[in-house]
Amino acid sequence: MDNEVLLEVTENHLNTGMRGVPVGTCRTSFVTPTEGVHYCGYPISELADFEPEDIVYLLFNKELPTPEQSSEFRKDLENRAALPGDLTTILKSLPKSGHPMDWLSIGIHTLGMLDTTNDWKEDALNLIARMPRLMGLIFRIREGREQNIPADDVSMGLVDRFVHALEFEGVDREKMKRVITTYLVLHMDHGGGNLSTFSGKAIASGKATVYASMAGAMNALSGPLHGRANQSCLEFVLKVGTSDAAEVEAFVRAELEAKRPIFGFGHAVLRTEDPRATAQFKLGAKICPNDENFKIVTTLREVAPRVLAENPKISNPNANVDIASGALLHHIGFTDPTYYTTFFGWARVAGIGAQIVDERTVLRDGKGTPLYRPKYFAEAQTLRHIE
Ligand code: AMX
Repeated sequence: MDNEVLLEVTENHLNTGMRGVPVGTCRTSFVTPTEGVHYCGYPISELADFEPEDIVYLLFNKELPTPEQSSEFRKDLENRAALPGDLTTILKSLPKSGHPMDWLSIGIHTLGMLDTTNDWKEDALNLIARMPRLMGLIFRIREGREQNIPADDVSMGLVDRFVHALEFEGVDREKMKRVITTYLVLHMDHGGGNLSTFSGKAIASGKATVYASMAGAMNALSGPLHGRANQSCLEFVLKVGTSDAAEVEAFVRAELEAKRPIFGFGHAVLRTEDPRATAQFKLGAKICPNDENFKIVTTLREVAPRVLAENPKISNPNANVDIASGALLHHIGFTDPTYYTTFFGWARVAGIGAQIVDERTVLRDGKGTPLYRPKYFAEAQTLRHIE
């Protein structure tokens, strides 16, 4: 149904989560069944090796930067990066048992309370520039490593600043930067109608601030059917526990028999392996071919599509974006999967921010999309109004 564009809404389309119902235009990205997500017309496979700053530039300006534009934009982000107030005290007051996505949402809200310009683009770019420090502080403080956090160095790039704040010991920082860089680039945007993007734009349509809209978007992303699937995926991989092909196949069959999903496979729109999965497998083969979890996902990639394809109901038995990202994050030192969706959220702040700016300041000849107000029927009215 997701691939189908509805030209006429009938009763059958009500209460289906608006699947396929056209509601707007998206200037930053679209998804096709064969090449997956495209950012501003470029298939993601062509962008996987770029730096996050250049992709942020692309999403906001709809073209890739020249080297001069790229260095100017980095300077611009640097000028925006300093935290506008005491975020640390607020984060220290949060319950450590709270899910990291709740911390992320509260952190973004707090940044907005500390400083909002009420200019859509200014606020979106300020937030992007401040995200690495917020992410670093969340990890440090939630894990009780709140002493001696190194001072922020805004001259570093987006990924470096996070790794610098984190100070994980005994990890390969270069590998860590490589994995996070790729992760961010691959996850920045995914069309206009995914739940978190749609929710963020809906909130912004009421002229709530970028920060309030983004905090709402992160709350939407935190659900297990949406962004939290990447946490579930690594938990699933840990449960598989073997990279022996015959054992993996037996495990997959047993899960299906028990009516449980095979995480990391299938997609609502794509009909081939997600190029974002392909890019992460390529990276893993380079940096951690012998990592136990990476070996498991590599075997799953060979075995699961064949088994899933036996069920004709499954439209796409191939690997999706979530299959390998957890194994890579785990390898570079992020062993607690409850944090994985915060990386997803960090990346999406760019795409959602750019889409909010487009909807508020560009679409409808600059007037912006009006307040979201889809029509709901009272149940008894339905038959009278719709054939
Ligand atoms: N394991 C088990 N069953 C699966 C499956 C999988 N990997 N993929 C699809 N199916 C089942 C569906 O549950 C559905 O069953 P139903 O008819 O009994 O409801 C049937 O096959 C047809 O589904 P579909 O049209 O092929 O896919 P969909 O659009 O309904 O669902 C998705 C897409 C991703 C939710 C689904 O493939 C799935 O649950 N995958 C496993 C979980 C997962 O990896 N989630 C991460 C998604 C990443 C992303 O989309 N960004």
